[in-house]
Amino acid sequence: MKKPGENVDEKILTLLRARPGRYLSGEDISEQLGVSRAALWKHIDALRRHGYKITAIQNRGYCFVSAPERLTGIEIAWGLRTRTIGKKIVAFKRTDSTNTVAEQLARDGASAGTIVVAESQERGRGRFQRRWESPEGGIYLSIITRPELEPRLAAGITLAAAIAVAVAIRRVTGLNPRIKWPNDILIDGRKICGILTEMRAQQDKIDYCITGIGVNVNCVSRDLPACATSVLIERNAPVSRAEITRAILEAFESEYEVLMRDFQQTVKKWKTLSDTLGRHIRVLVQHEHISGTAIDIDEHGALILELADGSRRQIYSGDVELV
Ligand code: BT5
Repeated sequence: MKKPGENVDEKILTLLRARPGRYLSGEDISEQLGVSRAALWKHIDALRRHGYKITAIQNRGYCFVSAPERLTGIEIAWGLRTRTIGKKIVAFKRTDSTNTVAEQLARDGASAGTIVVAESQERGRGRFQRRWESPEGGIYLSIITRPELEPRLAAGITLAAAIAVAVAIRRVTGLNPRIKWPNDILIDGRKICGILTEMRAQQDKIDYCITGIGVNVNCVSRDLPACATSVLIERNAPVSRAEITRAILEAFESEYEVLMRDFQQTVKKWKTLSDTLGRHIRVLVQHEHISGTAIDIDEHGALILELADGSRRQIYSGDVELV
């Protein structure tokens, strides 16, 4: 949520950031924003307390040096190139679960493209009531959409989100993420991101869809399950979470548009990033283990498994183990 005065803070940052390395006089800023010099000083002081480095030199003014490594609305919105996704940002330092908050907002009529983001979660959720470890350093993001899709095609949203995350992580970090059906993003077999799509639908119409994305960015291994990795672990250096979030939102917007136009195009792209197809796998569906070769994804996003006897099974939801 916006705090009072945040709008002026945002405007000051926009002015200063537009001139990296250059000084802008207090007089100019005060005039452009219609605030007194004393008020301007208070805002600069508040920004510094939030971790922004801004130098001040008498008779020259203020100069932007750096932003804090934070997942605030201001940081995510800075330079975000999307039309609708992330145009409204609800940001928390810590919350229960961003999917739970987003669901409440969607029920109350929040517009498509609204996002909820947190720097840590108390009760992060995975599929089937599982827990999503949500230590500081990660990105916990939920995107509200209202897709004009038949509910039976909703799995496409998870496919599109997985493509978007893989593309975004690669773009920002140079790592090579692969997708494990249906919702895991892996680096060399270790989970760096999980996706949880939840929705409310009528028989033939989706009211809203919440796409929850958890990415281990600057998390250290002692805070994560053994099967997990993070950008920090892989690269040995921290990365801006705001930059990765922006990249995810931009890629999600474009993959979502592809999905709305042509589901098959999404399936095709997903296949190029898949870690699952062509592999011998074991899937846990409810309480049954099914082994076979993952041969395809069908037009509904279901996994097609070829069993030892040559028969085929369509799997709509389950946990895949690569054998
Ligand atoms: C998922 O479930 O992978 C979906 C995770 C979605 C999390 C996001 S964060 C933002 C939004 N708000 C929420 O409350 N949730 C969403 P699933 O496929 O069921 O995988 C869960 C399993 O992954 C757990 O049982 C662990 O084995 C493992 N796991 C838990 N935390 C992890 C982490 N941080 N990194 C990697 N693996 C983890």
